[in-house]
Parts: sequence; C-alpha cells; structure tokens
Amino acid sequence: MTQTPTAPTATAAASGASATERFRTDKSSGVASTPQERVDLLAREVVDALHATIRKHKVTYDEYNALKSWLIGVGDDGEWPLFLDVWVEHVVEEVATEHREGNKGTIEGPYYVPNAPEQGAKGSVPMRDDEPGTPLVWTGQVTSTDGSSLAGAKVELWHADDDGYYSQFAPGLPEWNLRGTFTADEDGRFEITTRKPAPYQIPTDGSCGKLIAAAGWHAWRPAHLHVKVSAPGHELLTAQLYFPGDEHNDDDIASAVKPELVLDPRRAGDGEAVEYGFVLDPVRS
Ligand code: MBD
Ligand code: FE
Repeated sequence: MTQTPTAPTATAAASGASATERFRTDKSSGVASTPQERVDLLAREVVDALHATIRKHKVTYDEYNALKSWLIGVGDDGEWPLFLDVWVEHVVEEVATEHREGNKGTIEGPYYVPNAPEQGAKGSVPMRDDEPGTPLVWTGQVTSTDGSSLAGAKVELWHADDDGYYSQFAPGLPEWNLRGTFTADEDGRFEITTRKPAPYQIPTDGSCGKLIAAAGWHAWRPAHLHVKVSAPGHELLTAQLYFPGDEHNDDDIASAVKPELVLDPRRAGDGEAVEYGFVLDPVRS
C-alpha cells in the first residue's frame, strides 16, 4: 500500500502553544511594573463583578463547574492569548489611545512576531513563489500630526494567507511568510506588494471554539492586514486595515473594525491597488 502524504493540519492547541510562547518571550514585562495598589484595586473589582453576576443570575453548581472546566481548558489549549485578544483587548486599546489626534489604531491580536525581514521602502513582503490570493499593491506615506513627512518611518506588516493561516502559528508555511518590515523613503513614502488575506476563523476545535459554539456566536474576523508603524519621537501605532464589502466588517468577533481603517482599493492589472497612509502622534512631553 502506498502512503498518501497528508498536508499538516492546523490545530487550536498547536497555534495556542505558539501564541503563548510568543507572549512569554515578548510581552510579560508588564507584570513586574504594575504597582500593588493597582493590582489590589483591579483584582478586587473584577472578582466583585463576578460575585454580582453570580448573585444576579443565581448561578448553579453545574454552571460554576462548567466555567471551571472551561477555564482549565483555555490554559491546556494555550488559548489565553487568543481569548483575551478577541474579547478584551479592544477596550484596552480604546483607553490607551483615546488622547490621539493622528491615525486610529486597533488591537494587535496574538500573532505578531518582531523583527520581520527588512524590505526597504518599496518591495514585496516575503511570500512563496506560488503564493495564492489576489495581488495587492499598497502605497502610502507616514506623516506627523503637523503634516510633516516622517522619513525612515518603519511599517511592519503581518497577515494571514489566502487560507486564513499565519506563518509561525500554523504548520507548513515558510518562517516569515507574509511578514515584512518596510522603511519609508525621504518623503515618508512606501510601496508594498502582497496578496489579499482571507477572512480569519477562530479555531473551532479549541476552548475558544467551544465557547463560541455553546453561546451560539460565530467565529469570524473579517480579512485584515496587521501593521505597526513607528518613527522616532512618535507613539507606536498598532492598526489593522480591512477590505470593503467583507460580511464580517460589521460583526467582527474581536470588535476591532473602525470605519477609518477600511481601505478603498481599485482594480489594477490582475489584482488591486490601494493608497493608505498613517498620521502618527508625537510623544507627549
Ligand atoms: C487574529 O488574526 C486576530 O487578528 C485577532 C485579533 C484575534 C485572533 C486572530
Ligand atoms: Fe489577525
């Protein structure tokens, strides 16, 4: 009997484990710098809110054990980064950026990896020779809130492929597939060639998927490009860009779509072209 090679399949637990590891490497510094008074205040209020919900709805022991079992599963599946970024991060982002006058941003999500390969001001994001999906050429300029252009600004781009998978979190993709760092030219301009991503479905086989099914929600985020835009003396902008007409722009499971972040692409050759620039806020003194 001959063996048919099977494509590696993405599992919730494997991408969850990668996202958890990524978080531990890059982001766990907030823990040590959070003052005790804030931990006391916030932990107390969150626990109090839980007590109030239990009393209000007369939560039963079966329901309490269902919660306990689910919470244990979220950890087992490595899905704490996914759960928090889908259902909590958008409010943290709203609070953190409400003072800004420049570009709207939105959540980072669980799949950012720092130090993606440098591509200059104009070029293609790393991709496979036969990378599927509609070609997209994206031009833009990075400016400050006073209108001056920001030469040398960095635009880090990462996004899912035409099947909705992110490199380094799903198996079988080249390490830096659809992840690149661009450096704006002397006028703050850049030109990026990539492929349009597909909508993203939260893994249905993990604990977040169980919650979605049990609550009768859907598991979809609209197709999106993730970016981090930075320049000396300016606040880091984390954003996502969306495509018009996506059926999930109005009901993103992660509540991360804002009208200012929806692109307006036009047909160009065998693909699409779009202009979208960023306005960064100077660091407050
Ligand atoms: C994603 O691709 C994403 O951007 C977010 C915020 C959550 C889950 C998957
Ligand atoms: Fe994403």
